Formats: sequence, structure tokens, C-alpha cells
Amino acid sequence: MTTNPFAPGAPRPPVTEGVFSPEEVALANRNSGALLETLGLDITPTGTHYLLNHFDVPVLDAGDHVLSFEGAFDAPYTLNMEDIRALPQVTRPVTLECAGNGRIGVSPRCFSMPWAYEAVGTSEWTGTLVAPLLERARPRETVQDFAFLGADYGFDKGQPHFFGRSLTPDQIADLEVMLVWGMNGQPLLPQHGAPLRIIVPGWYGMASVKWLTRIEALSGRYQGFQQVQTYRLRVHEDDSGTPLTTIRVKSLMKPPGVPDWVTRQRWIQAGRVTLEGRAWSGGGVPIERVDVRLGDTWYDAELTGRADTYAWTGWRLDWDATPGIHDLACRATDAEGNTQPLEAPFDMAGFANNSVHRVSVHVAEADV
Ligand SMILES: Nc1nc2c(c(=O)[nH]1)N[C@H]1C(S)=C(S)[C@@H](COP(=O)(O)O)O[C@H]1N2
Ligand SMILES: [Mo]
Repeated sequence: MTTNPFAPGAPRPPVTEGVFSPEEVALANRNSGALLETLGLDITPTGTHYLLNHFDVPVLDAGDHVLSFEGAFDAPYTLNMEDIRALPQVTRPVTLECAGNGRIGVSPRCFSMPWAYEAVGTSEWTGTLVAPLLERARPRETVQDFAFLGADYGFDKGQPHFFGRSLTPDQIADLEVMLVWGMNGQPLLPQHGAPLRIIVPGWYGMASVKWLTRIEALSGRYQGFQQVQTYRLRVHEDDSGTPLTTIRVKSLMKPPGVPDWVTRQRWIQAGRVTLEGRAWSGGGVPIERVDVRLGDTWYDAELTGRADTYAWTGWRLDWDATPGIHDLACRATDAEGNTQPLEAPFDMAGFANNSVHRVSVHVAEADV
């Protein structure tokens, strides 16, 4: 394809149904996912936390990094990393999920990260709350939006931009947005936003801007590419769509048994098996139940408790596995009665697919 990707309005490369292009594989190699075998853990080991980076990872020096509060503030100011680390400290486990998680089955396919299940993880984030810092800069009465801007710059659809997202004053009041420099007791890694990012608990990951350099108060609504041109649920080409915000209720199962290297089919010996996994919902809404399908029947799993308001919860269920091929599935329901659909609720970009996780297992006769 000879289209100039830097020209205004450039289309994305075409996709061939069923065949992933080198460009898509290149994206997938950069933006790695979690290993589902870690789903027995409350905290995702840092090296297996999923990654979603649109452009190149900016390599920033914490020693001279500055965050500036700009725009419609009466008392704009700047903070360096030393100032930020001296602010009141909060550490919380928060589950992040990419809005594109589960996109892989969307048809017709669209050009983006072909996530299956793995773009989710929970880390203990350390930082300080953003709301008091915004107050300190004294936003003017006219302020309608706060834009959070990253240091990463690139092109999409012929539009050059820094990655940026915004939150309204009401959203800031509702959400416990954190300004974060630590992840699981260590400084942020470059690929997770070092030295500074935000975490917007309970929302899909796109809101949690990495490599944060600027917070701008705006007297109108922020019109950045990542805010208005994408991350919207659209059902057809002419639909302007609705913005993605809170995470939909979802659960995953730690795949039982062992895989075949190439087919990834799972194998296990007959007998007692403990099935386990994680379940989460957005907006701080707790998980009420997780059901696991064994054959044609759904069984109520035991919830093992979540560590915090915005972190996933564990679940487990004992299973007497009998020889044969079993199609397992898990389905979570949250305290507001939202439950996972059996089939993907696909929009055009495959966003927010929270359909049930299915796992097929070959159970072999037990050795006697
Ligand atoms: N500056 C910047 N922030 C960003 C992104 C990005 O590409 N650039 N990707 C977003 C998306 S889509 C997600 S899902 C999360 C992923 O965070 P992680 O890579 O630390 O898991 O970061 C968000 N913040
Ligand atoms: Mo994402």
C-alpha cells in the first residue's frame, strides 16, 4: 500500500480477514499481554502486566522531569519529581484493562491490537491524588475539562498528536485519580510511563495517561485525537458513538492443566481440579458472583475476596474432571446486576468485549 500515513485523513492499512499482516504482528510484539497462568495471583508480576503503547516509549529522565499545570488556572505552577514524591502518599491495587481487550474476534476486523484475553492486570500503584493538585492551581469558573498530556508523539489517521486524554471537573470529583510514580514497590518502568503517569481507577486503560508532562485546564472540551476520534463505541460507520468510560464486568479463568506447544489445547488428568481465576467490574462496583460452566450446568464459584475497591477479586471452584473434552466457561455478575454476555457485544472496533471466557480442556484417564 502506498498511502502516505502522515497525510491528513490517512486511512489505516487494510486488513485481510483471517490473516494478520506484518504491521499487525509488529504491534502485537510490542504490546505484550499478561500470561493467563498468573491469574491465580492478586497482583500481576510487573514484567507480565500488559502493555499498550501507541507510539515509541519516551525515555525520560526523572532527574529533570517537570509536570506543569497550564491553561485556565489562576495559580498555575510546576512540580518536579522530588516535589511530587514529597506529597501525601497513597498506594492502592487497581485493575487496568485495555478497552480493546477481546477485540480479536471482531468481524470485519479493524486495524488495531489483536488482543484475545490478556490485556488486563492488577498492580499496586503508588502516588498521590490528583484532585487536590488541581485545586491548588485554582481552576477558573469557566473550566470544563482538564487535559492530561503525555510526552509520546506520533501520527494516526494523518493526525500528529501527543497522546492525551481529558476528564471533566465532575469526573475528577467522582474518581480517585492518582498521579503515580511507583508500581509494585518499584519506580515505574519506562514502558509503563516512567517517571510519571495517572491512574484512573475503574475506567478502561486509555484514560490512564503515561509519561505525563502537562495538565491543561480548558474553558471548552478537549478535542485531542485520543479523546474524540477513538475510544468510542460505534455500531456503524456514520455513528458518532458514545465514549468509553468504566470497565464492563468480566472474569477470566487460569487455564487448567498444561498446553500443547503449538495448538495451545489444554490437557489434564482426570480427578479433583481446582479451577480459579479473577473477576472485576468498573467504577468501583464489587463482584457479586462468578458462575463456572462445567458441561451444561453453571456452578456458583467461591469468591476469595478483593484487596481494594478498584482491584479484581479471586474466585475458585473444585471440579471432579472426568475423561473427555470439556468446554469450560466463567461468568461474573457485579453488585449492580450487570453480567457477562455469552456472545461478544461487538461494536466496530471490537471495544469492551466482556463476553464469557471459554476454555476447552482434554481430560485424560488418570494414571492408576
Ligand atoms: N501517553 C500514553 N498513555 C497511555 C497510552 C499511550 O499510548 N500513551 N496507552 C493507553 C492505553 S490504551 C492503555 S490500555 C494503558 C496501558 O497501560 P500499561 O501499558 O501500563 O498497561 O495506558 C494508556 N496510557
Ligand atoms: Mo488500551
